[in-house]
Amino acid sequence: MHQHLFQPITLSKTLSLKNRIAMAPLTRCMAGPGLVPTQTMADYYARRADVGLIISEATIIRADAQGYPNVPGIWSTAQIEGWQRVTDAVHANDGVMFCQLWHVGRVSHQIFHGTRPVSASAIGLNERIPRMPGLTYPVPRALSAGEIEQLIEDYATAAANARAAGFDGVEIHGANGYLLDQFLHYASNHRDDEFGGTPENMVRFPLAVIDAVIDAVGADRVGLRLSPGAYAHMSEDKRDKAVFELLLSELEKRNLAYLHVGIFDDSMTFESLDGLQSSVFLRQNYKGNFIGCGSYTAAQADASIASGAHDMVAIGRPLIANPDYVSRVQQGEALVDYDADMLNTLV
Ligand code: FNR
Ligand code: 8K6
Repeated sequence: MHQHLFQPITLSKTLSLKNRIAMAPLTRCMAGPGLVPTQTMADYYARRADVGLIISEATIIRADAQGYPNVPGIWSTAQIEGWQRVTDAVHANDGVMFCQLWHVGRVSHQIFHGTRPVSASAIGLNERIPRMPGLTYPVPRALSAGEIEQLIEDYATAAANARAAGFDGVEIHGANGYLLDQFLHYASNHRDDEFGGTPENMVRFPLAVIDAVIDAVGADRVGLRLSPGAYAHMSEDKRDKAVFELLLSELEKRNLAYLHVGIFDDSMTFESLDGLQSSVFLRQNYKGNFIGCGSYTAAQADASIASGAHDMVAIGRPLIANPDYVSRVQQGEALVDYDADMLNTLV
């Protein structure tokens, strides 16, 4: 049963995984004071080390990257030491773990860091902040070219910190409407300088981040998550497709460990992608290792690997509900259904 899901895979020259199940990055808002990972988080991840690859919850690269309470960081010594406890626990159980590097851009509020949120352009989100009753997102400030340079360095430093903390690699969070994605979509990028206006300009900052992170830790230890279809904190624009086509043709030259689709339900299709699913569009334009995601059952994930649609599949909510997801699937045992109330505790 599920023979494709349990085949090992070579991700890059340095990384071989025992199976094709990835733990999707899952924000849990449970970091301690100073946004430091806790022992409870170490135990939570260690319990799931039998997946082929754990991708950490999104981890902020610096203070103004924060858009949710109690998310972990990866810039202070205490945060790096906290993550070292997590990666030690995962490695002790024979797991492999990447750190998802995050800056939310405009999906933020000054209550988190005392400064006005930043983005590609001064275009606000007309939404309420989840789990922060009464708060709406402010209009962000457009980043200057000098600030963009600084951010590129900060991503590279965060990647180096992640390796110092014992992570096996990093996943750059370029998906779900957060900072890098805000440069890649016309709805949020109205810049008229070298970072906006054309596909060449719109991919410039995300590609510079990818290249700086590759320089810091090596392409064989770098993954990237993208959402070419606008579905979270973003509106669709027909012109977005050309931006992602250019980005993907550039990524093909870089030999990353993997590309990963950012989506909640992979059956969603997008007019801006000529009616395709985000994952199908990415697969058509990218030949390297590709991780699918989005409401997959184990049987569907197995079939999608068998068909060549994905090389691995990331599982999110079922892994919150079932710490022993891998053994349950392997033994053909029933899974516990996910319930949003499960987000209140880390088990
Ligand atoms: C998420 N997701 C998410 N994605 C991401 O790139 N970084 C993150 O930190 C989070 N955090 C997060 C928290 C929670 C509570 C949920 C439910 C989801 C999205 C997640 O990685 C995945 O794409 C979706 O959950 C879809 O996969 P499943 O859950 O259908 O297997
Ligand atoms: C990335 C930070 C996430 C913080 C908590 C998110 C909780 C999500 C609950 C899942 C509901 C799925 C609904 C799908 C809508 C997609 C748009 C975000």
